Amino acid sequence: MVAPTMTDILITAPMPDVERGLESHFTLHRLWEASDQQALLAAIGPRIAGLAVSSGGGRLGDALLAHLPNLQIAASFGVGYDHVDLPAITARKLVVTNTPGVLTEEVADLTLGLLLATLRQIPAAERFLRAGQWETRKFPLSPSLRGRRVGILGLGDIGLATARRLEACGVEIAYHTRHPRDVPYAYFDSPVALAGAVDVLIVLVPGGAATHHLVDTAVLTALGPDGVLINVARGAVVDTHALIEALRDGTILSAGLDVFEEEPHVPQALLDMPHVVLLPHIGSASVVTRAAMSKLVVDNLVSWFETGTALTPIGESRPFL
Ligand code: NAP
Ligand code: 8YV
Repeated sequence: MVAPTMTDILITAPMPDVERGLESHFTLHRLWEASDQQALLAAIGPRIAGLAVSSGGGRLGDALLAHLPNLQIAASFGVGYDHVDLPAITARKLVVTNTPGVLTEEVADLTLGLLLATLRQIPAAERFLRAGQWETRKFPLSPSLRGRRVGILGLGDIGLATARRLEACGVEIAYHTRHPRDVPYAYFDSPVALAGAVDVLIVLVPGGAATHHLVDTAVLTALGPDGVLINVARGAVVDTHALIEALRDGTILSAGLDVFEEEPHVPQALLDMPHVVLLPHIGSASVVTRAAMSKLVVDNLVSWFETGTALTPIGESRPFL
């Protein structure tokens, strides 16, 4: 086992808490600071044993991994790992870790907040007040959560934490996953069937090829003209073009989006719709939760190089432990 302080770790994007945590254990190389990144990779690539990446950063695939022949582990900041090229990491028998659990409640809070903000038009109401319009007229009445049936597409950690919050709101809950769960909510065996049975659809499945455009015209049509779509998962789970059409022609009522297909670019058509609530991917973005995620990235790397065990390896990399 190499002594921890001698181990070289490459970090691909600025993550101040992660950098502070890693500095006392490892020799740290910051890829984004290099004026010539290819030259840096050529010089230090063979020494790199560990990698810290972000789910909001670039793709973790052959282009980077080809420079790192002695890499053992990649620790990713974030629970979603659709940025990881799984065939590339399995071919190299790499361990990849993510940050599950520590952000679950925070993201569920944001999901409920985004749902209420969308239905009750909270951002538009605030814009109305700040513009001085309350001096002359009342803000129009909004749609409501009352009496709605809420469908959760992806009832994993965050979906379940969101469902628990919705129980307190006194609404009916239904869900779709590939495998039914032992929960007291109605199960539907496809996204279309779920959308047809509810009038709010909350998307909380992972991103990636299996869920690309899972929410398409058929799902939005099934959701119906009183329907509201909330996406806190990944932008590409929803067909953006189909969503814009559905919002424009009244196929659905409204949408609340924390994620987009081409982040940080948001289509002008969505920006032009005042009844749609748009957030800059802030699901986990509180001081306390981002600190907990950073600590888990650091703890995974420290644990791996001290004990040969990672704390939270993604399923696909478990066979290599
Ligand atoms: P999780 O515990 O792994 O849950 C994922 C759920 O999706 C499971 O219930 C899974 O059930 C279901 N699912 C997976 N593939 C599916 C498919 N093809 N069709 C239908 N259901 C499918 O993950 P989590 O911690 O709840 O996080 C969910 C996702 O939220 C993350 O992957 C990430 O992309 C996103 N996220 C966003 C933010 C943000 O800031 N906006 C923050 C954190 C996470 P089955 O396996 O039975 O299908
Ligand atoms: C991350 C997320 O903070 O965990 C995830 O999957 O989407 C967020 O919590 C973000 O991806 C990091 O930039």
